[in-house]
Amino acid sequence: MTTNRALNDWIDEIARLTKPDRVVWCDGSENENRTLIEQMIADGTLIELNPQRYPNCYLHRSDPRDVARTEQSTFICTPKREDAGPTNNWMSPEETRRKVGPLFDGIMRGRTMYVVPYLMGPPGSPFSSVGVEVTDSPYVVANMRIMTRMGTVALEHLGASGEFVKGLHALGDLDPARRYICHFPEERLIWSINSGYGGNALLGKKCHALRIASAQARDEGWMAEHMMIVGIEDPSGNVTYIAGAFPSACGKTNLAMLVPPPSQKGFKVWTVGDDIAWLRFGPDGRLWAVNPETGFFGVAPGTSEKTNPNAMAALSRNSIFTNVALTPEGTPWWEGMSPPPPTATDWQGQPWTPSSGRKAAHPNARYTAPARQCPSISPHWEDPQGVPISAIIFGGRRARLAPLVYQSFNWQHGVFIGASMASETTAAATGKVGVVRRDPMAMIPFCGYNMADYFRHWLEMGAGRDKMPMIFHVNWFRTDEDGNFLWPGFGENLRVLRWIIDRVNGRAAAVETPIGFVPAPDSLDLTGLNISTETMNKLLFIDREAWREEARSVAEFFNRFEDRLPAELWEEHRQLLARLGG
Ligand code: TSX
Ligand code: MN
Repeated sequence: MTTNRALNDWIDEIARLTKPDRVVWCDGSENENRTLIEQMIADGTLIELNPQRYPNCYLHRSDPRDVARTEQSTFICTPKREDAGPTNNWMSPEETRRKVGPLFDGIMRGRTMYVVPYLMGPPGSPFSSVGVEVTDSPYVVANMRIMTRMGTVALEHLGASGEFVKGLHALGDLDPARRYICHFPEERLIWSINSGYGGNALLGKKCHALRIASAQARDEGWMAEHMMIVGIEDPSGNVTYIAGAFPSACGKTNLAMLVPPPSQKGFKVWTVGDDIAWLRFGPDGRLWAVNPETGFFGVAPGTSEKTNPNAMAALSRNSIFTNVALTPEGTPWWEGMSPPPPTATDWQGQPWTPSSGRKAAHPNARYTAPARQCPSISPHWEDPQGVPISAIIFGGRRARLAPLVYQSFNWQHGVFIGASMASETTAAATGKVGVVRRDPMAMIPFCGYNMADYFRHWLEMGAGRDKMPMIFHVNWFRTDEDGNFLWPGFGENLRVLRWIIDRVNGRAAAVETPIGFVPAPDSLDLTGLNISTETMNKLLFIDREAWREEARSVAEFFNRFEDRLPAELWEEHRQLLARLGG
């Protein structure tokens, strides 16, 4: 119980509905966490890892049918179908109450109901928002403790206010056929049932900080975006902040934690956030951003000392691993981490060897690690006013189309670039390789309202403002005719970030092309890189015929929004075709 009437009343209502044996209010304390962890070790929910190598780290194996977000069971529940838009599943609030509501009746019988107050955003920040997740999963509680500011601090921030996002989560029987992740943006309410998986069950993250928050941001004139935030410090100590939206499998977390290569002497990269950015105008008219989270819920496979040493350091203690393999030494392992161990236990608990012919870790295996443990974490990552954003980067995985980097002509053109973003699938996500998926602003799975209205909100945010971040598009994944990557990527991407910063400051030269500005020859610092002029030309080449084909595909996508799509985006589309010569 708290002194907050609205909260107590809601918890009473939920307890009457779900009928748990016990109700536990979580305070976020060390003791409380210890008790929960010990209980989960005892009942097999967690396996303790080698305390010498991975202190206070645990492995969780999920139900094999419950290993990823399930978009087909994710719903936006607005009174009008049009307000959810063509890219979201929609169910009316009444139908949801009728169809999904009864599934919660008595669902916590024999179980403990945890009340988890949490704060998204730094304490005392005007950006911050309180949520309360009610769950019968202690695994969810332990993860929320890493990913959010949980417990007393959230209740203090809330005070007597009734303004908090309500999240109801129940594990149920994990049956995918009766799985529902429902969002009621008007009521700031989330219902999640029959999944324990992170994105479906850690309601502070995708459900609150993106789907509910994006709808709230539209109403209140701010932005909730699927973006990493990074600060680039130059040798004189100046730090420039960049926010970036990337679809899955583009290495957004790796970019947020980039390690400068030896050739980029004197530069430092500071991590502010790896997944979500909340952006508001500051008193100076600039756009400022906070990371509402306190942890990283990252894809483990592919993460290594080579690709992301900062993530490896962050996850080396006080972390939870989900669906990774376990070595005989009691350490976690996943594909791409290190040479395979001679034997291991796979993510389902079965014996595994490198010759088993199957993956040891699930391709969507995760680590949950505290952000404060990241060696590159920015000294400003918890600043209540956020950090000022100078540039926004959109990215995609495009084998043949998009150049390494290009800059939009202006804000409206940049919104067009974000709205027409796409990425090619990798085997990890879908099993199908190289299929182009439209994913505007990387928000397709996370926008809590009609994306046509979301594009309008983006346009309106920049209208009549002269201090908006400049908008860029990057593609680390362009290949040659034989499918070889043309750009070394990873730490070397800092060279591209430096060009972006130099453009923001009016220092770098560019060439105007039909799609935007690309680096002029010699304007990208390539010292110490063994990359030929021919390769650079291929990386920056604009294939007009391929872009005309792209424009046709973008038109097809835009048409899905019918007359709700802002005319400005059709105008940008028309101008692009005109610049491409038809
Ligand atoms: O994360 C990646 N980034 C961003 C890093 C800051 N990845 C990993 C795949 C995404 C999950 C990349 N993969 C990147 C990249 O910039 N680039 C590539 C493609 C690539 C892969 C291997 C090499 C080069 C490029 N290897 C060698 O050149 C030796
Ligand atoms: Mn994400």
